[in-house]
Amino acid sequence: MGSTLASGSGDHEIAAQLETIVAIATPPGRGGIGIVRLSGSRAKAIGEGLVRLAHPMEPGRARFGHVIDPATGDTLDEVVATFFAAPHSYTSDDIVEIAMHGSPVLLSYALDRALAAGARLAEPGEFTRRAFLSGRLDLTQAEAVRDLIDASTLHQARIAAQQMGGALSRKVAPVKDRLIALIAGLEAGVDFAEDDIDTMPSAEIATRVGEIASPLRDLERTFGYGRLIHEGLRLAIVGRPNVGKSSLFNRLVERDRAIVTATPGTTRDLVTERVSIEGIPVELIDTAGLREASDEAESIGITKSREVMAEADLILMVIDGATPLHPDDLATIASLADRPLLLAANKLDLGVAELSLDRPVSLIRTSAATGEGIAALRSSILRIATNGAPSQEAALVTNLRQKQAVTDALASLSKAQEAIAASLPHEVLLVDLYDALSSLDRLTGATTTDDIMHLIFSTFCIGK
Ligand SMILES: Nc1nc2c(ncn2[C@@H]2O[C@H](COP(=O)(O)OP(=O)(O)OP(=O)(O)O)[C@@H](O)[C@H]2O)c(=O)[nH]1
Ligand SMILES: [Mg+2]
Repeated sequence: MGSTLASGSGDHEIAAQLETIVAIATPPGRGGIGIVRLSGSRAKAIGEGLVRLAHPMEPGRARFGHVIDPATGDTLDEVVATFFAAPHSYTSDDIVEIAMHGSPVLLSYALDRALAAGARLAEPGEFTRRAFLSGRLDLTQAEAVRDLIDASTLHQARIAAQQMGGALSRKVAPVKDRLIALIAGLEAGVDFAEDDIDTMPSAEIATRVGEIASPLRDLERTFGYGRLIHEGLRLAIVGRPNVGKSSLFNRLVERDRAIVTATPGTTRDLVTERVSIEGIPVELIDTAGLREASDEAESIGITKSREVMAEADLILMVIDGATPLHPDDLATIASLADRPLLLAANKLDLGVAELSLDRPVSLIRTSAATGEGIAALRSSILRIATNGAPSQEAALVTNLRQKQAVTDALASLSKAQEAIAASLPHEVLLVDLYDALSSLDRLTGATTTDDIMHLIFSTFCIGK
């Protein structure tokens, strides 16, 4: 293990694929149905040894059968076994899925029998890893399988499904083709330089590098939104006491979750709730109002408010919009100078006071009492959190690994631009272009180290 390069055609990987792996593919616990999944060249043989079927297995067909205890001849379960013949299966190997009743004892009994018959327990993500190694999925698609399973909103699932369908890879493929064409053109020029073949003019090279970088830059910008989709958002609601933080919190979670009273200093502990705003999972945190604490509990609460404020992805600062700004408000705004900040001037129903801020801050007028401005508040939260990144794009960079690959490719391309500007020989330029190419290969997993693969697939659940 370590730094060896593995690819879909690596010899040791093909050998490994002949091994048959097994796992319980359904989540732990009891359920109507539980599935034992086998993949590998002996999947069919081991599966047939496990169940007694009315008709022999046939590719793409579900077969009714029984699990029999070989010692006693007793029937233990009624099952349906489905056979997917290589290469038309999830992993590209032979796969047998035995759908049993979802009893943990029965499932582990079947698992043990498969192990005794020579199958090996699958590692987390190993089925998907095989799909990757066989070239059926690239790395961005494999990551999307995990994201799809982990999705907590339908929108997250929709985005993951697009990625699983190869949206990101399709976006990168033509860029890569153009880069390869440029490299090939330059290589020809380098090889034949002495034979008086015209080398490509610098201006043309610069244009072509620019055309390669530009879609990558667009892609890099999708990370703001892609990360939000993937990881969600932590939003802290802060401000002076009694301005309506808990009331706005309740509006956003659409129920009376936090206590609201007319007495300043009502909220003391953090109140946390997860909601989905336009499909983005948002963790909302209501906090204790910021002021000189009147007792120990409040003082601890305010300390927590400040900690949450320091860690949040976005701070929703609530002020009383019906009265002029309080000096404490100005101080808080000043202390948040370099943070993503949204101001909610609440109590709109009571009036609109002139607010003079010493710097531009996004501001929404709301009334937690009437509900006015709450929809605008929701969309502002998303707009600021995504930093205006495009959200309509089908191809999104959703995790740091992907983002790093794109950023590295762009860095190499700008080095290439510098080499052109400095009229350096094409050999130098080519080094940068090859670097850019290898970053793009890393993105889709055309070249991947074992370490990286292990990192990615170990975050999957067993049986996927
Ligand atoms: N008229 C009006 N009253 C509001 C509005 N929002 C909140 N209030 C009232 O203001 C008072 C304080 O509201 P809370 O939501 O408890 O305020 P808070 O900022 O959480 O206060 P602390 O937890 O004490 O820091 C309550 O009496 C609310 O009913 C609003 O938009 N309009
Ligand atoms: Mg409160």
